[in-house]
Amino acid sequence: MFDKVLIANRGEIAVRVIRACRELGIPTVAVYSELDRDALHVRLADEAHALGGRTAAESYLDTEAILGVIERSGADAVHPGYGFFSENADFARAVAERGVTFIGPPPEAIEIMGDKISARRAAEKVGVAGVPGTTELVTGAHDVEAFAAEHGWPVAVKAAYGGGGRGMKVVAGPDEIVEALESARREALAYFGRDELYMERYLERPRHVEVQVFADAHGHCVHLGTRDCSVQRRHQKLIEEAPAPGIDPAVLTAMGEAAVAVARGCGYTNAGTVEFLYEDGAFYYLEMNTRLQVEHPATEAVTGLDLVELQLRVAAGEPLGFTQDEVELRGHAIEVRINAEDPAGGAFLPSPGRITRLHTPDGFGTRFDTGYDAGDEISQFYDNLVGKLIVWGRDRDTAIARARRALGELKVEGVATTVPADLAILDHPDFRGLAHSTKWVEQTLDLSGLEPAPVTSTDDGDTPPRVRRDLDVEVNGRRFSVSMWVPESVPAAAAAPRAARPRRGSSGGGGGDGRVTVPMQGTIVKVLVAEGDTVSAGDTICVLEAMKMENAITADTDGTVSELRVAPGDSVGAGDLVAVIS
Ligand code: MV4
Repeated sequence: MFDKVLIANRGEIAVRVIRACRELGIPTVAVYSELDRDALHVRLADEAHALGGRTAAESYLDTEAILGVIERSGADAVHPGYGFFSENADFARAVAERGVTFIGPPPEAIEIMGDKISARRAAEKVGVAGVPGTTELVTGAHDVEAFAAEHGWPVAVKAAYGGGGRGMKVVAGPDEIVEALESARREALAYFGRDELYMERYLERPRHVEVQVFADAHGHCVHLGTRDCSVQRRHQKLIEEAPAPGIDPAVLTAMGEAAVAVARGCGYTNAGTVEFLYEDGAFYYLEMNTRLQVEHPATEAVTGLDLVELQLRVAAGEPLGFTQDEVELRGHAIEVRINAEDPAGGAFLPSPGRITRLHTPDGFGTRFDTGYDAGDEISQFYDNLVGKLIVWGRDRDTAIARARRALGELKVEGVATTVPADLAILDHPDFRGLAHSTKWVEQTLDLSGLEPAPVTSTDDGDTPPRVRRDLDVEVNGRRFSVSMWVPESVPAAAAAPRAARPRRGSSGGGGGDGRVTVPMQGTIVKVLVAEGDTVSAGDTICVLEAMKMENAITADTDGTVSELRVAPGDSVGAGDLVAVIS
């Protein structure tokens, strides 16, 4: 087994991996950005090292910084969690070149699956069918016309190097082709640096069903059942369940076998997820995610297997230790994601800030995974997942009742959360009766009755005075915890400075001050003006890709663009200035 594992991640998944390592007696190394100096994963790890920086690019995505910590800490394995470097073949190679184990699949498998066309070919090769589509790149509008003539409308145009729905556009008919291609290319370029596209027939009401697979380096590969992740909005999953309910067991078994065939076909090892769309009794291969997924605990609950422990063992060269026949699914599990977003009116607006109170649910069949404690800050710079509730029940109805009970016990104050939306879903007859699909939250679920979350104070004014104070100090980029006894009058905030950025945007209306800012963190995908241009209030200055949507950032007044601060591809934070109009 490993001597020391570095976790190249933050939040609940870093905590999840640290816990698994501790149970196996493996010392852990956390890494942290400036904003995460005092984060839970840092507090729980055996040692912690600074990466510097605030944005992901400056910290958790800084290859050199992470390689430097690997070297300094003497870690002999790296767990990437999900997101960040988890599906980055170059990072996996860079780690391996240093004689350190990347806890994940071989870089070659990451590469095959990262390119969606080669991923489709990999499945075709082993006889697993995807949605009818092309394995050739789209060269222009005529390709889309020809494809539709054969397969019918609508057509899905997808980024060849994309994923997660980014760079995917649905074309309902011939008039929409040009705009869809342009928008898909722009999104793909902004996100993935490449704009190649391919096509598929677009399924109108599919369910998203995925299969958890696991392979070791000794030729064993198994499937650990299915998960249904159809309850999502803008490709952001809200609720997942295992196994996928209401599907003929023979179909689920066939899906499992197809997933294993795909994994074997690309020389896979470690944990992976093969995604399918399911519609009218048939399933179609979509893509493979070459990482541990957010929703892995739903599978853990019904299989009784610790997937992170298995990842560590398999990466260390141990065989899986069980066969497909020995995998048994028991009961039903539901995972509810709790994000710091205000779902009022169905808007799901990000709600970063300090968590002033956090009481997590407990009890039989109830698990809560989080990367935060009360007093911690949900930063606008990272994923705003506050935590995940995972419940198990002997059947789906029992699990739903348990999830509702547990959500009732959960108390989060200081930030708005998706809990009201989660409850509305769990209570909805469509969800209970399995009448939902991947479109359901956006098209059918009515959240207009949800009131905006009350504004709660996020300052430390209500922190009770303490006499002993634990303080974390950084020495040569390494974090240490010290305890101090201080007069009651010393505010805790003195030891925990935090960034405060204005959360103010300008999108439309007139009579502004001409300082055009963005309302939220995102990527500039298009700039429509140049310095010196004359604009009117309401004109689009640039397009911001944020919350998986393109948002027009508009002039707040009439005038001339005297300063332009952004270019396509730039990352911006809430409140950042993009242009000045005078
Ligand atoms: C599709 C589709 C319908 N037809 N492809 C979105 C994310 C990416 N992984 C693939 N996605 C989809 N591809 C065809 N040919 C519908 C989706 C889709 C979706 C898929 C899984 C989970 C949620 C989804 C939400 C909207 C659209």
